[in-house]
Formats: sequence, C-alpha cells, structure tokens
Amino acid sequence: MAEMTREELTVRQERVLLVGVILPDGTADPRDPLGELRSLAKTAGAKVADEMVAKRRMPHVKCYVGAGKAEEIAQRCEQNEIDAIIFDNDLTPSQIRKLEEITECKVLDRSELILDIFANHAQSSQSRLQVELAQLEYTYPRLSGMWTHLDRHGGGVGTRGPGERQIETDRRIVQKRVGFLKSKLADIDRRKLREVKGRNDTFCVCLVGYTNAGKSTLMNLLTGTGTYVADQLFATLETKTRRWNLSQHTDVLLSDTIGFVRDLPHHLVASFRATLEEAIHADLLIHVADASSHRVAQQIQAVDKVLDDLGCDRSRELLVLNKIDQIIDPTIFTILNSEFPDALHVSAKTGRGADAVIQAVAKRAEGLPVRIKMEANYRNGRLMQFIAQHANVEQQTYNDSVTCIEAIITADKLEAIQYFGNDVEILTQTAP
Ligand SMILES: Nc1nc2c(ncn2[C@@H]2O[C@H](COP(=O)(O)OP(=O)(O)OP(=O)(O)O)[C@@H](O)[C@H]2O)c(=O)[nH]1
Ligand SMILES: [Mg+2]
Repeated sequence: MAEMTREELTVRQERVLLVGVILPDGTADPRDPLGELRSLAKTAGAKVADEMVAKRRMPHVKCYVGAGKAEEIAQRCEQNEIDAIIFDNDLTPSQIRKLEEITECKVLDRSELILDIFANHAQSSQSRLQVELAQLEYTYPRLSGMWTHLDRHGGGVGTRGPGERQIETDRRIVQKRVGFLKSKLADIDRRKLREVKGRNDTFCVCLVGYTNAGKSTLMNLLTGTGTYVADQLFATLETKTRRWNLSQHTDVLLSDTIGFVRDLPHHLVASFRATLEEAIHADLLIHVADASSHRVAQQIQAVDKVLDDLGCDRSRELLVLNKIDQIIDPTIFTILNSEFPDALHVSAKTGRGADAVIQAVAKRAEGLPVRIKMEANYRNGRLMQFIAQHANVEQQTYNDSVTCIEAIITADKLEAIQYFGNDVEILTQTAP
C-alpha cells in the first residue's frame, strides 16, 4: 500500500503545471506567489512547464477554483502536455478528485509535494518510517476515493458493492500499517528521549531555521566537519550532532536539523517529532535565517510557529541572520537592525561574524566569568585537574595539605566545583 502511495504521487521527471490560488489571508509571497512552489517542484525532480495564478475570496467548495478556471486549467494541460498539476494550496480529497476528473491529469497539493520530497530524501530507517506514516495519514483519504467508481456496479440499496468492500479492506490494511508505524516510531521516540536526556551534563545547541537558510553550512563552519550542503529545499532530513569546541575550556554539542517551510503539513511535524527532539530539549536554539531573502521576516515567523507548536522554549533562542555577503544595499541592514535588533549577522560561506556567534553561545553555555578565591585539599586530584583544565589560575599558594587558589572561572564551572567534595570552600567571588 505504502509503495503504491509513493509511486502514485511522485512527480519526478514529470511535466507539471503550477497553480496558486491567492486568498485574502494567504501567506504566499505577493511579489512571486509561485516562487517557493517552483523551488519545491524542482527539488522533487519535476519539470515546470506552465504556471497559473488565480485570486479568490474563498476556495470553491467543489474544486477549489471556480468551474471556469478548472476548464481553463484543463485546456492548458492539454496544450502543454502536462502530466501533473500541483496546487500551492491544500485541497480536500474530494476537490482533488473533482479536479482530476475535469483535467484528466494527476493533481497534487502542496503538502503532498512536500511529502514526495521527503520520501525521496529520507535515508535512515527512522526517517523512512516517519515519511511513510505521514504519507499514509495525509494521502490515504484521497487514495481511498479511487475505489468509489466501483460502487456504481454494486447492488441496490442495502447491499455492499465491490467498491465499498474494497474500501474497507483497504482501510483495514492501512490502519494496521499506521498502528505498526506508530508503535515503532514511539519506540524510537523513547530511545531518542533517553539519549538526549542522558547528555544532561553537556550543553546542547541546536540549529533550526527555514529550509535552505544555511544551517548545515553554519554547522560545517563552526565544527569544521562536512555535513551535506545543497542549494535545494530539505537537503537535511536527519539530525546530525557533533562536538563543538567553543573555547579552551568548553565543548558543547551542536545539532543540525531538518529545515522548516511555511504551512508545513501537520502530519509531517508530528511524524518528525523524534528528529526534532534535539530542538525540543536543546539548551540553546540557534535560529538561522536567510537575510538575503526579502521574505526573511515571514520565514522567521513560520519557523517560530513550528517551534511554538513543538513546545520549544523560545527564550533560549539566538537569532542569526545568515548570507549577509549577499546583501549589497545598505538600507537592508538598517531595516534588519530595526526589525531584529538582537540578531547576529553572519555569512556561513565566508566565515564573517562567526566569532560573534561563538562568543554569544559561550556566554550562554558558560555563564559569566567570575574571579574566585577558594581553598581545597590539594590531594583532591580530580578537582586539581578540573581547575587546571577549566580555569585561568592567577595565583596558588600551599599551606600543609590546603591550597589557596585565585582564578577566573565561568559560572557553569564554578557550579561544578561545588560537587568535588566537602573539602572545597569558595572564600570570595567577585567580578573579574
Ligand atoms: N551566499 C551565501 N550562500 C550561503 C551561505 N550559507 C549557505 N549558503 C548556501 O545556501 C544553500 C543552502 O545551504 P544549506 O547549508 O544546505 O542550508 P540548510 O539550511 O541546511 O538547508 P536544508 O537542509 O535544505 O534545510 C547552499 O547552496 C549554501 O552554499 C552564506 O552565508 N552566503
Ligand atoms: Mg541542511
């Protein structure tokens, strides 16, 4: 069943017509309403052969667009030898069926297209299960409609036609599979949660942001590793975690996650919960945004919405405006500064601004530095080693078995020192 769904709805190598219906409360870009859908379609491997935009006050109940427009779409499909029509809006199963009937073409909506991309990009068994679940839950209602034509050959009132039986068999198979996928994913979820919670001694930072904002590029810049980077949407589907050496004294964990997009299908967010577990439990989120996009404010808003839905604590968020190397007009900086006064400006490509990111993260991870004067038993080898590694010792004197140390140390390490035994005493604590 799942295999059939995937093949049924894929648009790879197909000639497609893009259709955008602009509604008064729509979130599409007014300057280029189909821009994002075009990128999504290309990422999915489709050949965009034609595009149409229509304005409506509200969706038409039967086929989303009006009857006249549906006919026009059908004509354009014939003229341009279109295989599939992709709507920028989310359609109901019956609207899709009606449009397929009128146009004699395969019709997909925006969520199905995103699901198609995810299905193509999913590599780990976990992300494959997640995509399959989202596909079954989202696309099943429309596929079940494929059997309704058989109903006409059924018996009279009260008898069950072959179509109806088929729907029921189908539904049972799908429900069983959905149950199986959910329980497998719940296992993975629990395992992931244990893994994330098990790291409670290490500060965890997670990169989040709109797809194609440059999260993976920034990850590579900061940790010096090779994560897959591509100028396409949803290049990253798996979460990758790396150790990031922030300073002489501190290592943190940095995770790169899946990108977000406006109107992300609800089922997809739910299914990818385990992948986003890192973001939910991170000590700090680095929200990466593409400052060179004129849609940056809307993209930031879309990401924040998903983070809120996931229950992330946004007070632990650091906004990073990336791709500043592409901004030539200085007035853009003035606008960005007034809209996002606390954001850091970086270019993950050239490395500009990386130091400021490191410092900001260090400040959160380590807390403020303090000057301390402390006494301890110098035979406490683990403590002595910890201090040598994590503090800048300015003076150290010995008196019998007691050593008196003056040092500058960050707040997090100072807290850790209290756990090294009863023979440790902090005498004074002042600003450095
Ligand atoms: N000019 C410029 N391009 C950048 C910068 N950072 C990233 N890019 C480019 O933007 C594209 C997307 O970068 P990625 O790092 O894959 O973006 P991502 O946020 O990880 O994207 P997904 O994983 O698809 O969500 C690539 O072509 C990068 O080379 C930057 O600072 N300046
Ligand atoms: Mg990426």
